[in-house]
Amino acid sequence: MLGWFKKKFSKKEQETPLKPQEAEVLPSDSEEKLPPAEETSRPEETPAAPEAVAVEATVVEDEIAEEEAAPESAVEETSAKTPKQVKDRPSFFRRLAEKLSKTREAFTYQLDNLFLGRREIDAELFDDLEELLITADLGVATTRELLDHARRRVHRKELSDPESLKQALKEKIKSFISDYQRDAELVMPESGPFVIMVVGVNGVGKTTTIGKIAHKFVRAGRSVMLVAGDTFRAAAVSQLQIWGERNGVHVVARADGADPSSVVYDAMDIAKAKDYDVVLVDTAGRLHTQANLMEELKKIKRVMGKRLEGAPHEVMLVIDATTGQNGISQAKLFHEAVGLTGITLTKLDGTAKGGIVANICREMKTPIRFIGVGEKVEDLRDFDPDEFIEALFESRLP
Ligand SMILES: Nc1nc2c(ncn2[C@@H]2O[C@H](COP(=O)(O)OP(=O)(O)O)[C@@H](O)[C@H]2O)c(=O)[nH]1
Ligand SMILES: [Mg+2]
Repeated sequence: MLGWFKKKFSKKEQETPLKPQEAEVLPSDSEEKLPPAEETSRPEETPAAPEAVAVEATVVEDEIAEEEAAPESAVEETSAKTPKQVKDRPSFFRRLAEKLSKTREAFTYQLDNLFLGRREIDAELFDDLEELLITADLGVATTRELLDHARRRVHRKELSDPESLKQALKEKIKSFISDYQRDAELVMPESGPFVIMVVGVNGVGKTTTIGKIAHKFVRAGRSVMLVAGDTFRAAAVSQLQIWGERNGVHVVARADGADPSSVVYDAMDIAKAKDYDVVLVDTAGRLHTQANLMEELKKIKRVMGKRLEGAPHEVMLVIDATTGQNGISQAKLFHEAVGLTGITLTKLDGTAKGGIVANICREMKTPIRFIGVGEKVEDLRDFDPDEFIEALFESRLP
């Protein structure tokens, strides 16, 4: 299991993980001279008692990640948990396998069926495999590469029976996924806020993912601020504010229709002044035209970099796994505009086409940071290729 972010933090070791909520709005000197962003917070209530959070902050990061997988009731009872309890690896793995059950049924079981009772590798088997892999959203090019590689190995007599072919396919799919995952951990700057700009089309799960990531950082004892950069839709700002309340973290927001760059401009100043560890910036997924959207995102990114050196440290694209190949076309457009550094793939629980993971890794060569396997706060997993592959190919649950 990966630790999901790397390091720094010596300077904050002594602090209470959740910052006091009294941060004030800084005067805006933004280019657009719009009224200053309003910072909303929930001063009194925080979801976890400070003592409980302090305990959590001492737990090593991958234990926290495992704990995220606990059912909601268990997450609420964090203060009663011990590291030993959260180290329940088989059940953690089992839950992931269950969340991926649609893909497992449509792909893994069918793959098993395809090989069942076969004595030899023939052209018909390759045809059936091609159909199955494309149906699982591995994509035409990825499927072709996979099968060509297998054919060559059969030709060289390295694979002689269907079972060894099946294992070889599994290994190759795994390598498509693993080869580009070496830098899958988020690396935070030595000092100053770590800014994550979240992009993606409407409805893919950006705002939800921000809420879930904020929760992870809060649980790891980091101070977090959210920025409502999707000012295009009325509901978007309030949705982010709800996540802010849930996590007990600040939300920098302004009335709908404001220029998002000026919200971000103010937010960077607040982040510096209050020394937040992590700033998560939500953005619009649709404007009047796609060109408008891309221009706006570029501007937001520029403004961030001007106000805070090195920001954004992460440009994270959120892709809805149920959109299949379309998700990859989107990824290319966003990459051209703002240069992606990480991907979160959502709604893997709702699709039978989990093969998209291999396709994205191979096509994009950008690490997948997290996968979304449900709507709840704990349904965001660090993406661990080995674990994912095992959960996908596990025929019987442990
Ligand atoms: N099943 C499932 N639903 C998700 C997941 N992530 C987000 N959603 C849902 O997708 C819908 C759109 O999410 P939202 O965050 O508003 O998308 P945005 O427009 O990109 O900000 C909401 O109903 C979310 O609850 C996931 O991993 N699994
Ligand atoms: Mg949104």
